Amino acid sequence: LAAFGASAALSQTALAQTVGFSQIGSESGWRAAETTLTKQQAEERGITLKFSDAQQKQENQIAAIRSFIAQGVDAILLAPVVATGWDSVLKEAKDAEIPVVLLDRQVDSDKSLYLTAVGSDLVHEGEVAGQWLVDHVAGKECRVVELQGTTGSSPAIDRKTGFEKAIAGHDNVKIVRSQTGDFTRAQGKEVMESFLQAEGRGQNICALYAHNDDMAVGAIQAIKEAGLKPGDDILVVSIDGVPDIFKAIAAGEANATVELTPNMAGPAFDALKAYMDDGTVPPKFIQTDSKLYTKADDPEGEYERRKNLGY
Ligand code: GYE
Repeated sequence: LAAFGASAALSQTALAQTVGFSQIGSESGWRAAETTLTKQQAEERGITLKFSDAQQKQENQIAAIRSFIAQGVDAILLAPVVATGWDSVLKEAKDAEIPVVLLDRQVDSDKSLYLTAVGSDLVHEGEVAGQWLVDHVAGKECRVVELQGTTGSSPAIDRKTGFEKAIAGHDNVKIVRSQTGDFTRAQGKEVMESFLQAEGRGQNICALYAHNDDMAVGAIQAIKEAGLKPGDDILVVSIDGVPDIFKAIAAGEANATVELTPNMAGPAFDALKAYMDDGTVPPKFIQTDSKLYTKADDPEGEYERRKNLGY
C-alpha cells in the first residue's frame, strides 16, 4: 500500500510541472469564469500556471506561446481568439515537444499540431437557440436581429451556422440584421442601438439572437432605453449561462440561454496528466455538454448557484 501511495504521489508530481496559459482576455463574464476556474484547478493540482491575457489580440497570444516555449514549459493551454493563423507557432511548440491543448474555441490548423481541444459543440448551441425561437413563435412572423461573436472566431462562425440550420425551413423566422458585438456588453449595447434605430425604433424586431449572454445583457439595456420591454416586445435568446442572464430571465427581460461550462481546464489537465504520465493520447476533441434554460428552469436558483464562481 505504501508503494502504491508512493507511485501515486510520484505520478501526481509527474504533472506537478509548469503550464503556460494563453488566455484571450476578459471580454465576457464567461471568459473571466474560465480564467478563475483554470487558476483554481492548477492550484489544486500543484501545477505552476504561467498566465497571459492577450487583450483579445492574436499577436499577443502568439508572442505568449513563443515565450512559454522559450521558458521550456511542460505544456501550453490556448484559447484561440480566432480560428486561423496558428500553423507556425503551433509547429514551433510541436518541434519543442510541448503539448498544446485548445480551450473553448477551435483552430483551422492541422489536428496533428495540438494534443486535444476541450470545448462544446458550438454548432449545436446555435441550433438549440434557433430551435427554441422557432418553437416559441409557433409559426408567427419573426424578424430576428443577430449579435455575432468576435469576427473569425470559431464560436461566431459555428453559432451562426447552427442557428441558421434550425430556422431553415421556417420562412416565418428570418435574420434581418447581423453584426459583430465582439462578445462584449458594451458593443452588444452599441450595435443593438443601431439595430433599433434601423428597425422602426424596434417595432420591426421580434427577437434578438446574441452569440453570448454578455452581448445580450448590453442589448437588453438598449431595448429598455428605447422604451421597449426586452423578453416581451423583443424576445432575447443567447448562450453561456452567466449569472446575469439568469437574473434577466427571472425578471422576464430575457427568455432563454444555452449553458456553456466555464470548466474547460479540468478535462484539459486530466488529458495532459494521462499523456505525460503514461503517454495516453486523448481524442482530438473532448466535448462538454450544452443545456437550454428558460424561465421554467428556476432562474433564481441558477443565479444563486453561479454568482460566486468568478464570472
Ligand atoms: O461564449 C464568450 C467568450 O469561446 C465559446 O468566448 C467561447 C466564447 C463565449 O467571449 O462569452
